[in-house]
Amino acid sequence: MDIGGGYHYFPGFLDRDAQRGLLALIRAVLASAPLYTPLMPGSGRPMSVRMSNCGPWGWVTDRERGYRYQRRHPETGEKWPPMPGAIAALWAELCAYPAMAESCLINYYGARARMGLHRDQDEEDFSAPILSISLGDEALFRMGGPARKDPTRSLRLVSGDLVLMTGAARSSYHGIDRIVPGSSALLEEGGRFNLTCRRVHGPDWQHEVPR
Ligand SMILES: O=C(O)CCC(=O)C(=O)O
Ligand SMILES: [Mn+2]
Repeated sequence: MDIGGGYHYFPGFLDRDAQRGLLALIRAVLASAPLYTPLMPGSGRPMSVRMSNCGPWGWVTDRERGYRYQRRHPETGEKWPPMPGAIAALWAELCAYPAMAESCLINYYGARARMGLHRDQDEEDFSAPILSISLGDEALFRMGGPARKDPTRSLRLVSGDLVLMTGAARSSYHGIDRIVPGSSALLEEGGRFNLTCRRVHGPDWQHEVPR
C-alpha cells in the first residue's frame, strides 16, 4: 500500500507462522553474531538499540570510526553470517531492484529503547529501496521527509508488518519514538526485532564468491 512520500506499508504481510520462522532464523544468526551495543560517533554514548547483522556487509558504529559498513562483527571479528534465504526472498519479491540486498541490520529494542530521527545515508547507491521488517512488540514509527524540518507522521508497526522506503522516502528522516512493551507474545523475552535490509553498493558491484 502506497502511503505517500515514497513510503509503502504492508500491514500483516507475514502471518504468525512466517514470523515464527523468521524469528528462528534470526536467533540462529545471533547465536554466532551476538547483539552488541553500538556507540555514537564522537560522544561514545551507547545507543539504546542493540544490533547485529547478516549478509556480506554489516552496518556498525563506534566512537572513533563512526557509522560505516564492514564485513566483520566488531566484537567477535568473524564475518557476518549469510543472509537467510527467507529474507532474500522478501527483498526479491518486494523491492523491484536488479540485485540482492547486501546487508540486513538486526535491531533489538528492549522496553525502553528508541531510535532518533535520522536518514540512512551510509550506502553508496540510493536507487535501491530499504526494506524494513517488524517482529515482536509494536513500535511507533515516525516518518518524515527529506528535510529535517519536514512534517512527520506516526505509524504503529505491528509484528509481521513490512515497510518499503523508495524514492523520496529512501532519503527521508525516520525513527522509532518508542515500542509498546507487552503488546506481542512473539518474543518470549519481550521487545522487538527490526530487520532493515539494504543495498550498499550499486547494482553491478560484484561480490567475491563465498567459500
Ligand atoms: O526499527 C525500525 O523500524 C527502524 C530502524 C531504522 O531506521 C534503521 O535501522 O536505520
Ligand atoms: Mn533508518
